[in-house]
This record gives sequence, C-alpha cells and structure tokens, in this order.
Amino acid sequence: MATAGKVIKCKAAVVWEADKPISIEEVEVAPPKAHEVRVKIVATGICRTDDHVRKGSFLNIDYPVIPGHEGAGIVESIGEGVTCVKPGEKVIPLCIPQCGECSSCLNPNTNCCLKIHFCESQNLMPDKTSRFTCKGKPIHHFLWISTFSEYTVMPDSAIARIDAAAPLDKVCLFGCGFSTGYGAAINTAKVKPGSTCAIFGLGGVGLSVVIGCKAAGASRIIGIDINKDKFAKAKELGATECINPQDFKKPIQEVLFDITSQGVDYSFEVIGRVDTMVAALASCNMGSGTCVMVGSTPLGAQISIDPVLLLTGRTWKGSLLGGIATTEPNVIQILNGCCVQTPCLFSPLGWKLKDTIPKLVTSYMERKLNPDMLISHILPFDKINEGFELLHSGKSIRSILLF
Ligand code: PAD
Ligand code: ZN
Ligand code: ZN
Repeated sequence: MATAGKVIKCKAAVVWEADKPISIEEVEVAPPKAHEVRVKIVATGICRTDDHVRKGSFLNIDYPVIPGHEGAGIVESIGEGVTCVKPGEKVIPLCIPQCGECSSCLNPNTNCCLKIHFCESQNLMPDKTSRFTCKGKPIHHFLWISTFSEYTVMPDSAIARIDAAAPLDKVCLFGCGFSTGYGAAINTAKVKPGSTCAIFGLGGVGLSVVIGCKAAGASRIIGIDINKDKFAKAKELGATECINPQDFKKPIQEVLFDITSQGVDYSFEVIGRVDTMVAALASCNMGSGTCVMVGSTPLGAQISIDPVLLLTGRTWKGSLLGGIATTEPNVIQILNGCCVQTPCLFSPLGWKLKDTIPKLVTSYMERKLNPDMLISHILPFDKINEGFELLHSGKSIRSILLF
C-alpha cells in the first residue's frame, strides 16, 4: 500500500487522564517495526472493559491511552519477519496474544499466554516504545491492540487472519464479547445438557453466555439483571426465565435456591462486582455446582467468602476471553456446531485465540454461530461518546463504531 513505511495521520479516541471523557484526536501512527503489523480498523465494539479503562479502574493502565479491543480490520502494512498475515487481508486483533513459545502457549489447556497484559504490561509495544503520538506526546497502547484508532499497530502474536468474506462490522464481536461469554459457558464451565444455569448480568458478554448455555443443551437458563429491559433479548437468545434481584427481599442466592430447590448447576458472574461474585458462587448447588467469574472488578477489589461454600464441593473458576483452549472433543463439537462433521473444523491439538478466532468466524460464515442479535446500535466512530452514554444508561447491548 502507498502508506507502507510512512507515518499515518488518522482519528483516534484518546483518554488523556483516568475518569475524563474520551476525546477524538488526530494521532500519528508510526509504521510497524519487526514482527509488528499495522491494521486499518473498520469496525470496533464498545465493551464494558473499555469503560473500566476510561474510568481508571482497569489493572496497570498508563495514561494517555487509546482503548478499544473488540475490533476487526484490514492489514495495511507489515514489519520485517511477519509471515502470518499480508497487506489487504482481513484480521481480528487479539486481546490475549499467542506467542507460541511460552509455557502457557505450549500447554494445550490454557489460552493465557505469558505475554498477557496481567503478566507483562501491554501499554507499550514489546520493545517498550509507542507507535502513537498526539500533539507531540507519546500515547499508550491498550492490550497492544487499541482498536479505537483508525490505524493501529500490534505485535504479530496478537493478530489473527480471518475469512476474506467475513463482514467486519459483525465479526468484530469475536474479538472479545462473544468469544468471552460463549467460551465461558461451553469451555470453562463445560455446561452439560439438561443442566440449570444462572447468568448474573445480561450485557453483551452475559448474553453470549446465554447463547453458549443454550448451545450446550442446558434445560433451564435463568437470566439475572437489575435492568428489566435486558430480559426480552435474553429470552429471545435462550433464557428460560429472567429475574430482577431488586424485586425480592431475600438475597438472590436464596431466591435461586427457592426456585430450583437445590441451587443451580452452573452460575456465571458477568457484571464485575464482588457482591454478585459471592452471590453467584453461593447460588450453585452443593457437591457439584460450578461458578465461573467473567466480570472484571474495580482495581484493588478483594473478595471474602465463607470457605464452607468451597468445602462442600462447589468449584470456582475464572475465564479470560472464554479460556478458549481445549482438547476435549465434546467442547470442540459444540463449538463447531456439529457432532458428526469429518474432518472436524477444530483441531484437537490445543486451541488458542490465534487458532480459534478464525475458526469461530468460519462457523459464523457457515451460520452455525450467530451473535448478530447482540448488536443494538451502529454509530459512526465520531459518536463514540454517545456509544458510552448508551452503555451507561443500559440502553445498548453492543454498540459498533464504524470508521
Ligand atoms: P455490560 O455493562 O454491557 O453488562 C453488565 C450487565 O450487568 C448490565 O446489563 C447491568 O444492568 C447488569 N448489572 C449491573 N449491576 C448489577 C447487579 N448488581 N445485579 C445484576 N445485574 C447487574 O457489560 P459487558 O457485558 O460488556 O461486560 C460484563 C463484564 O465482563 C464487565 O465487567 C467486563 O469488564 C467483563 C469482561 N470480561 C472479559 C473476560 O475475558 N473475562 C471480557 C470482556 C468483558
Ligand atoms: Zn471486552
Ligand atoms: Zn505465549
């Protein structure tokens, strides 16, 4: 492309300081260095995690920063040594890289590459410099991918090539929300057919858990939210009933025990609050219940529980980006949407974001997965603050911003 090797000026959303509104700025984006890729972002969703970054409640963020992590775009240029993508190809940036070399990448049962932001800050590129400048100041990256910029640079370990026919304004959801919720249900929890599930929080990620529980064959799917406006869509996507904790005098875990008689088989916390995490654990049945925490709590939050909840046989797990690494054939089959297809779309030899997201997109193209209903609003990028207002007011599920 004509822009290869040159600095590109474009629009980006910059958070100059924690808890200040996002401002749209003109930024300069430097060309990719060795093992880096510069991508033209076409569409990006707004996830609650971006709001945590905006507010200053996400771990280890340096400001000023360009957030955004649920994007899809087209490769503009590549640095030396990049072999996994070419200019012009459609891609999804990855919130968790797959370096291919660390002990996690070599372990088929996890997607938590040791280059993840929680181990090693991703506010700068791996060489500890930024590719963004604005008004003469370097601007930090977020999770190495900063999709709230029309052009952005990422390491080649944090990018996946996808089907050339994929609609970028739809499949951007595979970059975070859908893969996270769906994977939490079918991979982290491994929901069994006929089971009872409770999902705390019916935003874009929680509704993706609902879709996953339904795909796994759960017979009772209970949606829980303090915003009743979320219930209609939850039911359309597979929730069998929805309840608002504010309608009851009792704690929600007791309400769930009343309506299920012994508690739920699986619960998911998809809000990001300590009290609902404890309530979700306490809602599980004794002996075999599994609780999965997906929500991201405010910086420094600590959790305290009665150990008897775990002593009596409940399992408590966390899931990042769906924890989507598995070797289990039943999970592979559910994700593939098909139990009899030979050869199976998904290789049973380990399963990481770089490998998995393209396969999820292929399943979408084959109409085996459909997260389109999660998209409630489509806005031009300039209206990003309107997108955040829709999130705050509870009116949106996912707003997609188009450049
Ligand atoms: P969202 O804000 O769209 O949805 C949250 C939902 O929770 C809303 O519908 C709220 O009404 C509801 N809610 C708020 N408070 C309560 C309460 N006390 N009781 C019941 N319901 C309540 O967010 P989202 O779906 O984009 O993200 C949800 C969380 O998941 C958030 O904390 C985000 O940071 C986290 C997340 N984690 C991962 C991961 O990999 N683990 C990935 C993406 C997002
Ligand atoms: Zn997200
Ligand atoms: Zn790794």
